[in-house]
Amino acid sequence: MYPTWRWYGPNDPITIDEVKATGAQGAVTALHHVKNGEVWSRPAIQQRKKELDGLPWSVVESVPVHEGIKQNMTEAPSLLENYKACIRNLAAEGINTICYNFMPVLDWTRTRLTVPVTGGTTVALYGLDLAAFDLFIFKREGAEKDYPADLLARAQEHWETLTKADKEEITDNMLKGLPGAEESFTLESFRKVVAPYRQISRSVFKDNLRRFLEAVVPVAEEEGVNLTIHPDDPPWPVVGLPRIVSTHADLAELLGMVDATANGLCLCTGSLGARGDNDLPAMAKAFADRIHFLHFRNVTKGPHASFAESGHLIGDVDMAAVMRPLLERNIPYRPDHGFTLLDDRKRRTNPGYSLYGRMKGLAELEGLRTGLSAVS
Ligand code: CS2
Ligand code: MN
Repeated sequence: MYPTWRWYGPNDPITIDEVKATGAQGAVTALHHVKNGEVWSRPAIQQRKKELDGLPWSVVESVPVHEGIKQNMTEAPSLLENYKACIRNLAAEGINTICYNFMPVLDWTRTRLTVPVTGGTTVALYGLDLAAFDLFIFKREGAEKDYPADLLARAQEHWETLTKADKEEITDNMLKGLPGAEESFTLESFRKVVAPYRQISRSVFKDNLRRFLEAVVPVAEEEGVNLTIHPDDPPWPVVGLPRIVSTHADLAELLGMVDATANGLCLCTGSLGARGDNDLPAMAKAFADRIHFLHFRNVTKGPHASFAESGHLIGDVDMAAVMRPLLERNIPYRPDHGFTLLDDRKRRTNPGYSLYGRMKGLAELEGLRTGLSAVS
């Protein structure tokens, strides 16, 4: 495995020269300016390659999957054709690892972005914040049925302690879209996009994923491209939206939907690691030959479905045990998020996508990888 770095393109506050200085051997980037659902043209892909200034483009993260496909709307067939065309164009430009996710409406979700840690800040998801948002801000119909009684009672108490600024912070973090998310919402527009999911059960949503895989995996195979699905973050339902890429069983099932190497995984240790019943080293072992991309990140879990992102090697995930079965694979990994650390606080940074914080993570991970390789 080798280290890579996510770069958001020319608008990223981190320059490509800085990326190169981190020691990353490849870039993870995407054409965020192309509208979701449209074909990425070869000239647009070539332009990004130029912007990388000699750094290889290791992974596309992500070619987003349009809601029309996720909800299997009438325009799904033409959206699938566009997705296939993206795969073909990327392959023609020599890029052969594509990451995507199948989370409904929201990408990764946090309620707080500036939780203090030594030397900086980190991001966190607090279950009570999330329940309070759902029940008292979003006011989703029937939401109270989705929470256990003790959490409901605590969410009510928690709500009463929140200041106006807290409520605004949580709402913004939920709706405005964290780095990498393709969309942002107002409360009104969020209600509209979430509504159709009342009709989409877990099993219907799985059928939609299967349909997507059956359409695109054969094209990826033909083109020598590996698709890698990013797990749900957090790996449980948020505001009643179904989540189907959250557990060992979910991953096994989706790999079986189309049993081909090209139907692969992005193992995100932080996303999956937020769930107490996920054994990350066991997943790395079980799915080793279908993992084509790695996100290394760590979390410290708290009560009531809460977690905070922690140092890459400090937290609930045993990173050495995750790395071990994958050491021999020639696949890209990236430090997935990092603290906002030291001078990061003086720069414009995207939450989770700092320079120094992520560079510290990358250095630690490279140290661990080198050490493990030496003794294995
Ligand atoms: C997130 C996601 O893992 C992450 O940090 O940034 O945006 C991730 O890139 C997507 O869910 C993958 O499709
Ligand atoms: Mn990730």
